Amino acid sequence: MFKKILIANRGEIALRVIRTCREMGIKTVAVYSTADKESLHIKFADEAVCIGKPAGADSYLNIPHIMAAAEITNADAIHPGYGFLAENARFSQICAEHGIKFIGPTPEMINAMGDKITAKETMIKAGVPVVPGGGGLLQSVEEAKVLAKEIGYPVILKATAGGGGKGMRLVWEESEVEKAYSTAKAEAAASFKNDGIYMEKFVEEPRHIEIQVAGDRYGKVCHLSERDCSIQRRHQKLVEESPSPFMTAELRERMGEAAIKAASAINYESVGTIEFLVDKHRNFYFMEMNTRIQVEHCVTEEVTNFDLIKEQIKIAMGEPISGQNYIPEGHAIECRINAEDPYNDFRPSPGRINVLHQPGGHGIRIDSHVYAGYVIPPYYDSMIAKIIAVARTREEAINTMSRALAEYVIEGVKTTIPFHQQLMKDENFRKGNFTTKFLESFQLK
Ligand code: MV4
Repeated sequence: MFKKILIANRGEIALRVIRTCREMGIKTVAVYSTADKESLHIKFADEAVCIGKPAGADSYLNIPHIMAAAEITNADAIHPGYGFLAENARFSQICAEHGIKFIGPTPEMINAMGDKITAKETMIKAGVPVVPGGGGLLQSVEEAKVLAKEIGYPVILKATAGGGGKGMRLVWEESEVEKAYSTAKAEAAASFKNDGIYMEKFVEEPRHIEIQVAGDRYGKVCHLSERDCSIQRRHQKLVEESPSPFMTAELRERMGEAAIKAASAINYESVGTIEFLVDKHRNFYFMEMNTRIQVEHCVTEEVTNFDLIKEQIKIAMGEPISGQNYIPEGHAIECRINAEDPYNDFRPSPGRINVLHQPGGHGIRIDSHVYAGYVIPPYYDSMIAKIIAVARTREEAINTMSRALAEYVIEGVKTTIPFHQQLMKDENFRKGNFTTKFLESFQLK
């Protein structure tokens, strides 16, 4: 049993974890940078420790500072949230070496999915469908040209240490291979200190559909159905929902089964997500696995009635999961409210929130760390709230979301609220007729 958990994160996810800890009777320790000394996660936690200067490397990414905070407060476990150290195998390792439970997977599990070529090979062995083509590390431009011809254009080059779109290059014809190869390699080296790249067939106009999974230390793995995250801009998700409007009972059965195979292949223990690309024929392909709790976990919570943070903590304490799969009941949609100007290329808009009115009422959940008078620091990501609308049908959930967005008042900073308001009225969005390319042609009025 954990008596005290340190939350190695900030913002809404720190609050989210503290809330569940309080419900479970577990004490909490907040850590914060000097930029966050007025933050709500400090006030919600039982104790708080300053861990350094604003820059991530000096605070939320600084392992010695976080370990020191855990030791002086006598924490039994650390919850990493998402981002920062959540998928850092070395951090998971160091926690284990210090007798502090990392609430997440082991370093071996993180590494198995962190290297994308390794992950893909593991998936092939486990019988999980992967994007055709490729194989291992590319050794030369010549090899890339031969392989591309074999696979058939268009192809995509990806960094093996990558994920989330960095270091990717799309190649439509042979004349583009040379440049794409060298820029992908250079970007991979600069971003990940690892210039390994590999090739895949490019799946055109796919949907991004991911399956939430949970596994325990007794080898049981279950799934909690899908989230559709196709509404993205430059690899930043803006809207997520469950169920996916593209889903069928038959496809869910197949994707759920594949996701369980994927997690089982690495003896996964914790909550996690298997991301798939789904083409228009409902062929699906493993893309990557996120070995952490995700921003969009709330939509799954709302349609399955599961507290995923509680589940994650219980798994870390050694409790067995039920082992049952869960099918969505009703419909949940999440809009990410960012302090960004949607009329100016989504430029960050940090600063003081002068006036705040958050919506409420039937079917609305808000996960947020902001309050009137709060100053959004410029150092971290710009998400300031998640608004989740829940209803019996997708149409009703969209209408509830529209109504709630109209009630939302945030003055002092620019936000993505106007973007979401217009999206909720878009005919194709309302029909569920969208792919990952949708926002490329979406025009803000
Ligand atoms: C792809 C793809 C098409 N074909 N791979 C983007 C993020 C990274 N996880 C992988 N990504 C993609 N990989 C093949 N073989 C298209 C994308 C992609 C994408 C994927 C999910 C959500 C939004 C996207 C936007 C552009 C490209």
